[in-house]
Amino acid sequence: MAKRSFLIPGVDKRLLIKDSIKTMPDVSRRRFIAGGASLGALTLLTGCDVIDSSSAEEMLKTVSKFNDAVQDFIFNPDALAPTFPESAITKPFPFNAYYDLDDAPDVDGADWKLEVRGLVDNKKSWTLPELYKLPQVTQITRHICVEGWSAIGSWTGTPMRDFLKLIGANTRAKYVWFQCADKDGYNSPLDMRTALHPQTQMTFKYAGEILPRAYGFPMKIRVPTKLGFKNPKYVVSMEVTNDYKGGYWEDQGYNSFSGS
Ligand SMILES: Nc1nc2c(c(=O)[nH]1)N[C@H]1C(S)=C(S)[C@@H](COP(=O)(O)O)O[C@H]1N2
Ligand SMILES: [Mo]
Repeated sequence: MAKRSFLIPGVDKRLLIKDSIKTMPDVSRRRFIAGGASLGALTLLTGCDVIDSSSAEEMLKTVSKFNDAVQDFIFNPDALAPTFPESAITKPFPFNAYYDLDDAPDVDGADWKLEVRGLVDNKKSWTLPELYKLPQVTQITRHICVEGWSAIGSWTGTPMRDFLKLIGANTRAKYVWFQCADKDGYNSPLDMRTALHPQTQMTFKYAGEILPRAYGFPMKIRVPTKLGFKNPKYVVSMEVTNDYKGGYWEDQGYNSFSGS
């Protein structure tokens, strides 16, 4: 890649990197540091925004925006997440949500339908028996939560990319946006590149059994290349869209790329 020099009036390069690092979630921060934590990495994709910023404050406002770009640049989202043997599975696997388990959605599988919206040829809703008929695979991967824990589990379901193909999704759209059954709402956008990643899964089973309520019955999206909050449970709809619609944690400042 071409070497460029950057002139940012009023901004101390080292402070800029330091402040940028502070805004990153722990996992990204560790990776960013391991990846060299250079101003070059930080500025390359932000180009003029960074160079033209005349104050550190303005600069830092763009940091959370370009954390996405930086991570996309440094970490290859197409790389496979590590898989593990059954003996490595964490027992019991933790439940986590922004509420207690008693308050988790109690979805009636007989009534539930997955709604499909947006840039797709076939907007038909899918019942659970219809989805269960799709080819499924099992993956044992690590789930990493920003709250500082990780656990290895076994998830079975249909690769998201197969389903996107089946419904005639426009895979040049930017996002697949998921909405969940949680009482106060939970949603999350997934960048299309990650939605098409071979390990991104529409998950129907945990440890070989129908997904229990705790882990997102009837369907969760398992994304082993992303942090836990980018793995929506109790999913009720998915929308293929070019609009960034935000998400439960994303709107509270968590970076939307959030790779693991
Ligand atoms: N619908 C919904 N999905 C969600 C959450 C939530 O609160 N509601 N929490 C997220 C977070 S932060 C984590 S770590 C994982 C936890 O999944 P688990 O309960 O299967 O461990 O679910 C993610 N998906
Ligand atoms: Mo999490």
